[in-house]
Amino acid sequence: MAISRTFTIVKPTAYKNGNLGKILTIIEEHGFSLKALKILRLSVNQAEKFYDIHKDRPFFKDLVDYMSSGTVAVAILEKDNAVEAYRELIGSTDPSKARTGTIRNLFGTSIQANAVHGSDSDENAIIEGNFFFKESEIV
Ligand code: IDP
Ligand code: MG
Repeated sequence: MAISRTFTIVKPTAYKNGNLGKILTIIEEHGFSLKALKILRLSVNQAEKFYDIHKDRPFFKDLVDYMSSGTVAVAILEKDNAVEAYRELIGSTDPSKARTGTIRNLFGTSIQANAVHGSDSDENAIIEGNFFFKESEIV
């Protein structure tokens, strides 16, 4: 399996609850390398752009308000088969359905506040990583 990259956001509730360090530790313990990392607060405009694919979904406005409501961490992660491996590590979208021990199971508090985002394809991983990081910020 070839080395590849994925992109994650540690969402506002997980950051606020003091779980950023624990989540990064789990990520590293599962063999992902951090290739870029920062904490920031998304503007409404940035959150709308990031989640544009969901603009027609009923939860879109709530999601944008939530994602711009507090501090988040954004990161680019590298591992063999990174996108699939990370989706496996985070678990299902709904934390109550996420497999025991997954990041969403451990730290998610609702379907919206499900602790982390994870890219769904190699193509989107690149688009999402480039949305937040300049080339000079990626190692
Ligand atoms: P994913 O994050 O597992 O890829 P998506 O379907 O891409 O799930 O949805 C993006 C984000 O939108 C989810 O992580 C979650 O925060 C939010 N979301 C998805 N479905 C719902 C819902 O039914 N109600 C509220 N929020 C939702
Ligand atoms: Mg998704």
